[in-house]
Amino acid sequence: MQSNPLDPAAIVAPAAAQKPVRYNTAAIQQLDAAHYLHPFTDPKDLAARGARVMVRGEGIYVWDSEGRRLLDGMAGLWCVNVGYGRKRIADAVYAQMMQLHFYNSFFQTTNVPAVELAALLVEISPPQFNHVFYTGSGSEGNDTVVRMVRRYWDLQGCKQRHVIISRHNAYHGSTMAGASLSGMAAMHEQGGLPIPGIVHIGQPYYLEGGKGKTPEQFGLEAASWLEDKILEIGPDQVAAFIGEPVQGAGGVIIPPPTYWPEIQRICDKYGILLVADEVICGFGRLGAWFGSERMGIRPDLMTFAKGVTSGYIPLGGVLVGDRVADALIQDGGEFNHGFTYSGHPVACAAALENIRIIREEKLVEQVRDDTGPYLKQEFEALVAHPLVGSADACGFVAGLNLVRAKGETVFDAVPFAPELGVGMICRGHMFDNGMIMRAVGDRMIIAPPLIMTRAQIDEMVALIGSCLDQTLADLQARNLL
Ligand code: PXG
Repeated sequence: MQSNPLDPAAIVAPAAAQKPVRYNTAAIQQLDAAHYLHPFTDPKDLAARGARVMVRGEGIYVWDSEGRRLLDGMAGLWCVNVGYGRKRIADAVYAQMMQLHFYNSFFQTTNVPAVELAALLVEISPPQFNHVFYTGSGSEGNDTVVRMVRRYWDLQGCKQRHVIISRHNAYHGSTMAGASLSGMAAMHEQGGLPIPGIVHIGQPYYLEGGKGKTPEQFGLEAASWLEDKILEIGPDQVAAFIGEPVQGAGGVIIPPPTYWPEIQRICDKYGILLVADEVICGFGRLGAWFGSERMGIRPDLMTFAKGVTSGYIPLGGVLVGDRVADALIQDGGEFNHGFTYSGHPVACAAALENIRIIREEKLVEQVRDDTGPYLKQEFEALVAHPLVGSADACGFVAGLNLVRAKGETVFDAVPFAPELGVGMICRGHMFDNGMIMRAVGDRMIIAPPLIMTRAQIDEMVALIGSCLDQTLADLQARNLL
């Protein structure tokens, strides 16, 4: 009997039934280098090495075109929270594509998945959130934040309150406003950034600035830099402060516990809006639906993307707290902002199914009560390795610092010279042994899928340990120690 091509069961065949496909890796790499400009990539360097071609994913693993299996410690790019190969999401997407693959939300029209998702997002988020604005990505979400924050103060009759304070080494996206909010010098150098009215303060990185202080003291000190900046600019000029609850792309910078409550106090004191960029921390990554809940803050706006669909289809947006939403709705009239794909029905259908999976499988609770604490315990034990100067974790993000020699305290460790690229050497050994881990300088970081079990954590940590051994042997052989 011929299978019905419209049968949702036909779109994603069970892995066992999939015939092994043979790929011509060299040909793909050649075409890739010839025509595909990759994000944040040196094209010459990529062409010389050839891109790794990913062809399949299932659970916490991905496979490349040579048939090698890799444990994906980065959940794609901090996003595949429910893991790869979820037929339920594929089915929901297929069904919505056949029902209504697109309609816009501009001219007094809406669509059912976008409405259902808005209600669900309100249900799972803290009580001050009752509205959502959709975008296609986290960067567009943060561009929306900039426009919304300035619109809010405009509506309050305070147009001069336009400055947004962010942090060095933050990552908020790659659009003009997203890259401006980001605190990355290498990004600002290209394109005349930041745009006017965006300034940066230091990051709450204990290892960087905490010598001689307890984490608690340092957390308060790092938060006080916000107050210093507000006073320097003039409180009547400052519109908002934005931060990732835990900085992701900057290298998994976990702030001391005193930091965020003090930031909240300072924002309240001066009446400035608090924006949490939840693009990485949202949807369970820190063992709470949103990272701000774990950090004990009440943001006015929350940017989301990534984990909202687990990367099955692009979607982003901003959860808008009552303080801002009331102003926009009561006094705002038309907000002249939006995207063709704001509230895309297929993306919203994917998000709905993804969030249902997170709920049904209790992934937030699992990370909070079981696998998160277990990952922390096992990952932090890697500090016993001679190359590891320090290691820390929060929920399902973790990082360790590679050092040349350990010292009396973490602050006395001897770092490698940055030009040696030890992090990249280590990342190479990880890849070669089937482990995906990201290097930010010499800090090695992970953000695994939330479905990871204790047994898989054991497997991952053992793999990381043996790759660290290989890195050590390699560095010794090259006389770099
Ligand atoms: N905010 C945060 C906190 C992010 O991590 C964005 C905004 C932008 O989202 P979009 O969807 O526009 O990419 C991000 C994205 C890395 C890396 O190297 C991290 C991101 C993107 C690309 C690379 O870790 N995060």
